Order: sequence, then C-alpha cells, then structure tokens
Amino acid sequence: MTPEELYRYDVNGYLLIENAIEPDYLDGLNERLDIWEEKALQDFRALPQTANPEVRYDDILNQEPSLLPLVVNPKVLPYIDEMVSRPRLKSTWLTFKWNGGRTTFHSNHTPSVTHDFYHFNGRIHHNLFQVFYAMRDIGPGEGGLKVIPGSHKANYPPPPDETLEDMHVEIPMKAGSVLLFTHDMRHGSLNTSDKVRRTIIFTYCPGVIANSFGGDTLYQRLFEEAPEGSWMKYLLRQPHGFLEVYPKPEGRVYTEG
Ligand SMILES: O=C(O)CCC(=O)C(=O)O
Repeated sequence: MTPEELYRYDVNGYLLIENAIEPDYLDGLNERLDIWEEKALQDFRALPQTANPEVRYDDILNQEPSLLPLVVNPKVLPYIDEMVSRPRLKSTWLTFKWNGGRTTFHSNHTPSVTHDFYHFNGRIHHNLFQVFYAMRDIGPGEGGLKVIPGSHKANYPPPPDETLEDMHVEIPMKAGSVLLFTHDMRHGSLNTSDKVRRTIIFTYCPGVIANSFGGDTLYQRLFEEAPEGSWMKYLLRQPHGFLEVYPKPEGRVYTEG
C-alpha cells in the first residue's frame, strides 16, 4: 500500500478501489448472477410483506464456482496480505437488495469484540476485513454502504443511529469496484431506488479465527483442489486456534509504502 492509502485507510476505516474486476470476468460473473437473481426474485416474492426486502445467499463460494478467482483477486490480495496477519477466508455471501432493503447500522467497536478487532501495532491488523464488491453500479440512494468514517477508533459507544445521520457518508460504487473496510467501522445501508443492488461480500480474518458457520472444513474441497504452495490454498486452509504452522506463500504480494 502507498503511504497515502495507509493514511486514508487508517483514518477513515475504508478504501474504495475502482476496476477491481476485469471487465470480461465481470460480464461472465454477472451472467451467472443473473441466474441467481432469478432465484432470489422467487425467494423475495415468498417473503412475508413485513420482511426486509433482501435475499442473501451465504457460503456462496461453495455454490458458485465462477467466484473462485475472486478469493485471490490480484487487485485485493496485496491489501489482505498487508492488513490481516496470516490471513484466511472466513465468509462469502451474495446479496440482492430491493427498494427498502436495508442493513441496520452495526459494528463491533465500543464495546469491541475480539473476532472483529481493528488495531495498530507497528502495522494495521484486522480480525475482520470486509471486501465488498459492487457487481453493478450503485448510485446515490441505490443501497451503497453508509459509513461513519473513523468510527473504528471511537472510544464511546454509539448513540442511536437516527441521531447520527449527519455523520453518515454514503459510498456510491461503479460495477467491478470494491470497497475494503474494517468491520469495526460503523456501517449500514438502505436501497431507496427501484434498482436491485447486487453485491458479493468476502470476509478475511487471521488464521486463528474460526468460521462463523460450516465448521473448520467449510472450504476443504476447494482447498484440496488448489495448487500446492498457492495463495488460493493458503487462504482456503482451515483455521488453527493456536500456533499456526501452515506455510505462507513465499514473499509478500504488496509493495512496502
Ligand atoms: O450488505 C450491506 O449493505 C452491509 C454489509 C455488511 O454489513 C458487512 O459487510 O459487514
């Protein structure tokens, strides 16, 4: 990361990177996601009227093989390597948000939760690093993430979110861009448009942290299929709650700023 990126990320808690997915790959992914969106529409129609108009498919990586290259996306890997100690992939999900679809504001900072912890100890460390891809343009009001920049370093617990609206910064995104952020930063979203928001979200964590669900073998099949010594294999390995001895791929993939 460049010194400017490090400064911005550390102070704000997020960084937006455009053109993070090559146009041909993005088109191919979106063809696959069209099929998922048809299914999501059926699932959405089956929701009770009072439900949040959102459909989310967890563990999407094991269900949609076209997403596999995103695990080691060369535009994102340097940031993972630099800001997550001995990283591994924890969660993957696909979400569609229709008009009114929302994620209520949350974060785990103040009081902080160990699995979420952002801290600085000679370098940035995350226990939960979010990689949030826009699969189509997300314009203002179309459900882009709203954040409170810097709130990952807050010292007081947040007051009710409706009192903080003037602090919310909405982040519109172009299709194929990615928003990197610490889950310690307060964030939420609301789609007030008639466009369906389509996003893929991956979470990376240090190797000592377990998966939220699916157990330690969540990615075992993909791990076994990945080439020996590759970043793919490394990021798909099982968590190890104590001293981790699994060899990290040689060399850093980022350039020191
Ligand atoms: O889908 C959203 O708008 C929110 C995503 C989120 O809360 C997260 O990535 O932690």
